Amino acid sequence: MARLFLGLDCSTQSLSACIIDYDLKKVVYERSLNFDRDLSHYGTHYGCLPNSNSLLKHSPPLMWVEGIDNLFLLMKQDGISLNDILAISGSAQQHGSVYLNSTGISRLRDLNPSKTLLQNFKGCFSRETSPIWMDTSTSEECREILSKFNSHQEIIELTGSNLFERFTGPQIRKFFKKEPAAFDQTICITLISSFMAAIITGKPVPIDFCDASGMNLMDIRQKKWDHNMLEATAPGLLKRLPSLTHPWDALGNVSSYFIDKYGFNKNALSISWSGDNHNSLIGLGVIKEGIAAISLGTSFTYFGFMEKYQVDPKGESHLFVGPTGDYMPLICFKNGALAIEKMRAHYSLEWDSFNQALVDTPTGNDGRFLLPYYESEIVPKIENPGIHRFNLKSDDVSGNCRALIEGQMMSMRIHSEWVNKNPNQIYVTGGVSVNQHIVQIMADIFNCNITQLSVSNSASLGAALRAAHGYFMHKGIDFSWSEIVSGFTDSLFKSTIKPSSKNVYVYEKLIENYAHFQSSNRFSSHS
Ligand code: XUL
Repeated sequence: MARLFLGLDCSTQSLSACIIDYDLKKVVYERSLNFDRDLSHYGTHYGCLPNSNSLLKHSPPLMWVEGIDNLFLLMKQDGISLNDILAISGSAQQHGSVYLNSTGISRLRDLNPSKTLLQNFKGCFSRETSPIWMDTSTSEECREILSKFNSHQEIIELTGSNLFERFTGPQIRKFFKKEPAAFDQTICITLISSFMAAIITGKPVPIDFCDASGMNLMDIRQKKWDHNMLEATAPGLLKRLPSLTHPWDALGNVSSYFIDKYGFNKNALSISWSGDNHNSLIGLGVIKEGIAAISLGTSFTYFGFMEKYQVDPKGESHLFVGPTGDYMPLICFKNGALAIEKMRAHYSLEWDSFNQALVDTPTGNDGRFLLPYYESEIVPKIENPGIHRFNLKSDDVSGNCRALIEGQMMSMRIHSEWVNKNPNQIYVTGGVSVNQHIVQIMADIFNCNITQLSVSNSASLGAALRAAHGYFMHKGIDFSWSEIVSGFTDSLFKSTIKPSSKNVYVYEKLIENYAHFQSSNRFSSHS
């Protein structure tokens, strides 16, 4: 019998499945549902509900619930031998939260397979829509929580991150303040990842240490809820939060709902879920220091592996517990591929013309700079969107294209220096990572070899690998992480782009000027 493991990933825009055959060291199945397209009756746009307030970004939890049934039905129709799956794990977009009432808890424990998950979960939420990671509507709550502490530094050292609008604690506080009656009806507040894990297991389950680090509620070194953070956030919070656990913990067997309905094995294990970035770290094989991973997706995310606790002295980035039990630094730049798309649309440029603009302009762009804040920015923190130019006219199309890419890459280098001044190797993934011109600029700015990886969803691959790891741990077999990922992540390497020493020299001289331009424009008016 094949030893199969299923990994799921509930990202902002889609729900994906990845099945690995552990002995063949191969991904044997991949399938994805797109929320806007395949669950269009929820009316989401890029996975979240449209709102006239641009700071508010919510999604309907019922959409994720219905997505599970739809995806599992597809797997069954595709003839996958679900009975051979030994364990399931998963991940979800970080920080987003789900609010269950008392009906929700009892339904979770008693899922009825003659109904759909959607029917099972109707009337189960005390908050009908879930705030997600893109929400920035809680600045006031961040200030209020801060006022209960001596300084930002105290919170950064305690939780691994400064107070961020999208983090779960400030979001919970806003709910408690604005909807006190609904807050009172809430029996359990959990993350999207642990909510999905609870459905798979058929009972409330703990939150794993990794995803809990994105809540501004956990003492990251003790791996315990911090009572001062909880108290500053909302009253009676402890009794509403699940307990905490290791990312590799077996939560129980897969719920009988999935056994009866889809033919899962009654001994199949349900392993803890984590954040999408944590699973990507495993899915890309970043399991030692010196390697950094950069995902060039909607937002650009820089993350890595860290053995010892070390927080960002400037408090712009995050330190999370890592999926291996070590630490994981992460820096999220919101204006990533999104900014490139907006610029391409503004100048009506197809990708070919955009690339030509990069070819036509000199390395360093003759000192023409741009700050691409099409949306409010996380790093550096920019509340009011706006495009700033230096030495650059807005009708200089090719100059703007190069200034955008150079600016994005220089910003990533500047703000990641606290993690790793000289990474040995950078792995790059995500939509934009296939672009040789952009990755060459990245290699020159970071003065580092950049390896392009061919993986469509590193988070669901990581989830499947974590399912295998959790399964073996449960059976008392302590495989090392390099054994677990070997054969899977090394086959992802596509090509390596090396820095050009001539270009490195140009950027070394420019980076300080860019850093100065960026910091001096943080509080100025916007053009
Ligand atoms: C990380 C973050 C995002 C989401 C996206 O802090 O907010 O990367 O996890 O899915």
